[in-house]
Amino acid sequence: MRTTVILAGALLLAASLAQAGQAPVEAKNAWARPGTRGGNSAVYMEIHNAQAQPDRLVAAGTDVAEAVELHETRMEGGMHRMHKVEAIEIPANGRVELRPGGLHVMLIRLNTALRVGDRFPLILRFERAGRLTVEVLVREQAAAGEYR
Ligand SMILES: [Cu+2]
Repeated sequence: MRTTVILAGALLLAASLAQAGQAPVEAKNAWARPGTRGGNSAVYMEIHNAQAQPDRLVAAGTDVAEAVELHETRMEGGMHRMHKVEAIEIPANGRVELRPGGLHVMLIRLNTALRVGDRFPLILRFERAGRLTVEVLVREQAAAGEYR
């Protein structure tokens, strides 16, 4: 009897973990601009945070580029300028969109050409959620309206 109760409890716990199975942080629709070897590219995606606390994307890495930085594009005197940012904050139970003209992961000095249809892994490191590997699809910039 006692064993049954313990077993049932363990199953319930397993079930609730599987249901909560939602990862603390998820990245969706990751894509990158095509680029030539030695050139630059940028990665865009939606980052969802299912945690009750805010999290921060603090670093990113990939073999396809010599250096990877977190950037933000801002308008300054009518010009788009990119700045390095230390981290990208994702609100508790919220999301952040990395998109052209805004936040992005900058790929500097590509080790290989990125062609439309290529896919490559990008590792994201979050302060709370830890490491997350996402698959990035190389494609042309979204059609007008696809990204607000
Ligand atoms: Cu940039």
